[in-house]
Amino acid sequence: MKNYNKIKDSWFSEICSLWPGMSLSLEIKKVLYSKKSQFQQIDLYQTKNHGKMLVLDGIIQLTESDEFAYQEMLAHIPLFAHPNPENVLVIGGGDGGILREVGRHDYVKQIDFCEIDEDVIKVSKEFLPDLACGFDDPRVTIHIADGNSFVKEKINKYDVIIVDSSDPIGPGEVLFKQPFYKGLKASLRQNGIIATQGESFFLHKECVTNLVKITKELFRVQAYAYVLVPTYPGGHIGICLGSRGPELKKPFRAIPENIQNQLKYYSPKIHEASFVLPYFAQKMFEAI
Ligand code: SPM
Repeated sequence: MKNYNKIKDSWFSEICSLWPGMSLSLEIKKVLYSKKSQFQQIDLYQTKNHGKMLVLDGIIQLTESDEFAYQEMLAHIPLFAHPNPENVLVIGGGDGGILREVGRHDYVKQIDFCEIDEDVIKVSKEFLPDLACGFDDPRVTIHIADGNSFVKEKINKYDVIIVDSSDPIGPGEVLFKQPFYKGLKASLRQNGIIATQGESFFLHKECVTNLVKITKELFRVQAYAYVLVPTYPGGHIGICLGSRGPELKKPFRAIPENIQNQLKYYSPKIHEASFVLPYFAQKMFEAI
């Protein structure tokens, strides 16, 4: 598999063999950072209309204009579905956006953050302060490590695990395989919940059905939600969830007003609505 970006006449185009025959283009004003880390090519652009944009190995990870949608839903769905999430693990998401969202919950007492590429954290701290504010939370412990190996050593420890992975090419590939999910399950406490970046039911049917199959086999409760994100291919992205106890499709706890007022996408209503899938996707998952 291959992905590469192309810049022509100030337009950045995301081209990837995972979604063949299409590309997503954004007009850019300036290259703010461009360097290869030990793991991947890291690019940070100032776009014309979408704020700054973080790109890893040619694939858009976020733009400032709509990053809130993905980060809020990936973090708050599992956190509000859990009765009392005290210990949380976040794997990936070196930009810090998921940490920012997890940090909004007073229930949460301790947050382990595991990211393989320290340079992504550095770039975010320098250029994306509204996301990297998550790192300042005193409850956060940063672990620079491979998420797959990290979870193997943590047994029965977390109430919620959030996997904010890149796509299944390069460093993110292992995070879409069954042994990783077995490790996640073993790292959960009795009522634990996992939520992982779940790709697109339009664009990556094989990958998505595989994720759903793995989680259905491992977890008592399994569900799949999706979020609208204009700057991801297809304009949306999925979230795959598994639970050792609590139901997932409704929030367990009411949302405090002070949290709701800070959010732009998540609400209890959209929590429930995000699990209502297009009919073809519903059928596809029911057949697994
Ligand atoms: N905290 C933001 C990190 C983003 N991680 C997910 C990036 C996925 C990018 N590709 C989306 C493709 C969807 N089909």
